[in-house]
Amino acid sequence: MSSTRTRPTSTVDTFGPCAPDTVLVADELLREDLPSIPCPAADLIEGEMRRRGVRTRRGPLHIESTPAGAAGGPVVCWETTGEAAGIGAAARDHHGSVVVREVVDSWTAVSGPRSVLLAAPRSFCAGVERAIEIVERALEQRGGPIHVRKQIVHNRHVVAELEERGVVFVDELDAVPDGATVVFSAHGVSPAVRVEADRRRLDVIDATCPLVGKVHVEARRFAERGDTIVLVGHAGHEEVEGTLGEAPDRIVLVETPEDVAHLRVEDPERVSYLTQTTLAVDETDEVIDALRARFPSLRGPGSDDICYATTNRQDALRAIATESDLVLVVGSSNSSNSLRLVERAERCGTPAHLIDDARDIRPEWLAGVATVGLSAGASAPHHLVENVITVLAGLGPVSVSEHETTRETVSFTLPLPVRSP
Ligand code: 0K2
Ligand code: SF4
Repeated sequence: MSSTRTRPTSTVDTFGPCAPDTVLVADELLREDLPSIPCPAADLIEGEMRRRGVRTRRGPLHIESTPAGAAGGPVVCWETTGEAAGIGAAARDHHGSVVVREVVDSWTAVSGPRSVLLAAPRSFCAGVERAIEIVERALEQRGGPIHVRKQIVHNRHVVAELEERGVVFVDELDAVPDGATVVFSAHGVSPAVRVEADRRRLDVIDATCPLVGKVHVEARRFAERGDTIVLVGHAGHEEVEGTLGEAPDRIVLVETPEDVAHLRVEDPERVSYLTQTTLAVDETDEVIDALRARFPSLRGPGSDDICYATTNRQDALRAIATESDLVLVVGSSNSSNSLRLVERAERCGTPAHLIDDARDIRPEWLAGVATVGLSAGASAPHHLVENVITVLAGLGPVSVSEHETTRETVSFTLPLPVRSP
């Protein structure tokens, strides 16, 4: 049961200099003459406050009260959620007080012990590690501003952290000053972008994943032999834009088996296919089956273009999804491979959500949930997954078990401009 108390001035002090409608979210609950109670679930409280449009500030919260009913002080709501954890928040205006009570109650209602099933592999793949290291090394080497065309990988935390260190992300090359350093993102670029960079005499460092680069090589090879190339992928995705640019007159894009029925090709005997690297394995098989049924002479890449990391994360997710009441996938909403993990869980019949970080978790998702399956897309940092476990442990004892379906050993060498001597 949550407790609502009025507070003396010491709580007011912890608000610090902020607007009166700001709500204080407790990092720890302070008690006189007793050890403080940590609040590892503070991100959950904060996320829900923000969804409700309330400004927040983090800090310690005194929970020793003045006598109940005393007027004029802030409203403080708190609850212990385990042997050594609690949640709490305080507000100084009426609206904030209502929200504080509702939010603390909503998380208290879903507190309790849980299991977490961790999928492995998860998080960064070799191509993402490489792309981020390229940008970091460029920053160290060149000192000045480093421009990156598009997001280096599709993750808002990765992008925000690099922006803080001086990286400038641009949509197109016209935003890069002449002669400046520009990094191409992990998703690759079309030849037209390379030509433009040359014309502008930009100092290019290419962070295209070698496995995306392999698809570009295949596209050129298939186009040179005169095939119509069917690219299976998502319209508008940066990787698809780059691959299409290798042979714009010879490549057609399909997304579904239904699209295959509407294809018009020059010569049905000379059709080949390629795929985006971050698609759902099973859905892509269906599209390729439809292509093969329509074009029996269909030729493809030597092995699947869906990369090892995408495949491994989907296999790992499938292994935990059926054992879970809820699946959480850490990743950003423009991350294709992360979205495919959510869909994978849903096809197993388990509710699943994509979250940028722990703040995105909603209390209603956890109602009746004893086992949470947890994974992360190839562009999502490991520490965000660790933090999800930490905050869940702020709602009650958590037992974590990892289910590893395969061990990844892939690594890629860095491009020459940033390679150590
Ligand atoms: O999954 P996406 O292709 O949208 O890309 P990210 O989320 O950035 O993941 C890394 C893959 C980059 C290239 O394949
Ligand atoms: Fe490369 Fe695959 Fe990672 Fe994309 S998801 S960067 S293709 S390893």
